Amino acid sequence: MKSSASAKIVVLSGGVGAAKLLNGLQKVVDPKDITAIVNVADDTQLHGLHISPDLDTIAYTLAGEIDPKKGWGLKNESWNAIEMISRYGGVDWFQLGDRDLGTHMYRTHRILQGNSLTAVTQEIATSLKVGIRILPVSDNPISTFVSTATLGEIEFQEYFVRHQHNVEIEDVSFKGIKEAEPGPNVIDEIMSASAIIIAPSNPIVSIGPILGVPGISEALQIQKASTVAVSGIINGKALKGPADRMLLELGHEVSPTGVARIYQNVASKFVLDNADAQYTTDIEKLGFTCLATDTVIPSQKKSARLCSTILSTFFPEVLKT
Ligand code: FO1
Repeated sequence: MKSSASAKIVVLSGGVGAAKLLNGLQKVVDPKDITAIVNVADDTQLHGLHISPDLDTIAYTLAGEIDPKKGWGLKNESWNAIEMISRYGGVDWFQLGDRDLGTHMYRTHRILQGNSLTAVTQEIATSLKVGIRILPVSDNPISTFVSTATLGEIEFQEYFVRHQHNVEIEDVSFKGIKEAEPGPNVIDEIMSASAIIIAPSNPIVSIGPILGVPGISEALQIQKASTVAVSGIINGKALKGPADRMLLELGHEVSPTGVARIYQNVASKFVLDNADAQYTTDIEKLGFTCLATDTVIPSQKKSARLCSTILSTFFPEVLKT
């Protein structure tokens, strides 16, 4: 089954979880009708290079070039450059493969030439033969910082990679977000979508800095009837990464209900795992229509099945035989 020509789907996306969902979605919907609006607050500058982990994780996954074990970076990688950097005593805790470095060098060079992150992302996606449209949520710099009791305020990748998210957090902030503007076409894509899916990404640090860009939540509120959120919390645990601990440490309930509360103003439909079906009544009380199904998507096939179930349940009009 493929979508009808006019049915456009937008997916609000972080990194690995969103990439897996999009990889399945492109099996049930024509990729040209799908737009991923992607978090850029994980972006960092290292070795003079602009690194955009979530944009790259999505592009590499959709291109079939992702390292399947790690879920980030490229397959068939070599590590010669980072080994040399390490010998010089440079920053070596953030693993950058030689092939991956090519992407960061290209991106940085094109930005320094005056091109926007949106334009360069499109160049990269086109070259990698990605069919889905990948839009950074903003072309302006937004940086996630976490406040910790033991290390003070640190940049997101220091928390996530250098400290392996093994440090308790007290607060999260997104520097630059108030001044940021949605990237070109981002609001238009949201407003013209027949269905909007909030991927099972970290609600605090992946979807949070998308919703926080001025204008995005307002557009989603108008499109609330067309917006479905997928829980990335199953059985009290995050599918991947520290979302469970972050929710707990920031005072949220670590359950699909806790996630649903975060999306209460912008989504009207909610997908939770069968293992958590007992939360359905609580989430319905928040005003959502719920679907409990198998949300674990280790393969493209399982992801396609989940996407097909979500669309046929909530947006049957976008699935035409
Ligand atoms: N994650 C790690 O756990 N360790 C790394 O050394 C690492 C390097 C890296 C390089 C490029 C890239 O695009 C992503 C990379 N990631 C690494 C993943 C990344 O830090 C996180 O997955 C996201 O920022 C969280 O969504």
